[in-house]
Amino acid sequence: MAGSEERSSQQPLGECLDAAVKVALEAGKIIREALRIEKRVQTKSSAADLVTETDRLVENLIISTLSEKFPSHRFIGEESVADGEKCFLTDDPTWIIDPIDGTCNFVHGAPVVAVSIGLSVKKELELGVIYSCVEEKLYTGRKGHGAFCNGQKLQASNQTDLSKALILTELGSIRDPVAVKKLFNNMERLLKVPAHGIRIIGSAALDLCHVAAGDVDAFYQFGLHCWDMAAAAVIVREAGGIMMDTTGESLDLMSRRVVAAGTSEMAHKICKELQPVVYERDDSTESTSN
Ligand code: LIP
Repeated sequence: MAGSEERSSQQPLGECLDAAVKVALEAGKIIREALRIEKRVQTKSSAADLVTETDRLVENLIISTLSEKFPSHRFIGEESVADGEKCFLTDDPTWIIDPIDGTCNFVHGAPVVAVSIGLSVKKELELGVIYSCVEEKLYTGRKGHGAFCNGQKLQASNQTDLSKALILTELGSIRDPVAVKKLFNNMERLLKVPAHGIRIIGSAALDLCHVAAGDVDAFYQFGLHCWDMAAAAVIVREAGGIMMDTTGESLDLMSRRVVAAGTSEMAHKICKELQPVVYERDDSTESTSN
């Protein structure tokens, strides 16, 4: 047995966390410097689902750095998946990477962008690093060891009253009119509670960091991906918050939906207001993969 210092294929998780922090800071510097420069922008699944050369450059940097250090580890990266790599978890240590969370912001030079790196071992999320690279805020979390922002311990909100809640959400990149209507209906239902407010900042990973920090009371989204929430799930939970499926069940990382809140009561109240918006699962091609 590995004992209290759990091991991921021979490496202590502390070593994995240090490596993720180091490469996230390096990646963040590249993104910060590229923010105001003109980008070559391409589209992926929709006209609003964007990718730039910096997303690809940063993802390659993160994967090559971590695979050199941890050769037996696997990787799920947003841009690799867009280029045809499979997206599924095994028991092997697997890094789940969003090189630039907030690509649309990045394309427009809006400074709300982050690098997100999570690690799953035996299908359990063990650590998360999110670097908000323009404001230079480094969020870290490791299961059983707390969550921090620039070394300051994080504590999620203790609000349980939905009518007093400040909620973050995202609309994602889908532009199908029926789905868009459902997304707005969900916002309308929460505003009719009436919640104090709903905000959109353009980065699901940073939304979740704000939940962990207690800056807001909750976050929900339909349509995000596993790389938007893997790292953040550890940070939110270690800050005392909870992450769950929009059905009120346990979080399903590949389901494309999440509710996060400082308290379970708040999360369940939000779940009750939400009407489902169905997206194809991230691991929908798993059955053909091995
Ligand atoms: C995006 C998120 C955005 C969310 C989208 C998408 P990307 O990630 O940050 O806030 O609404 O669903 O996942 O494409 O910028 O890495």
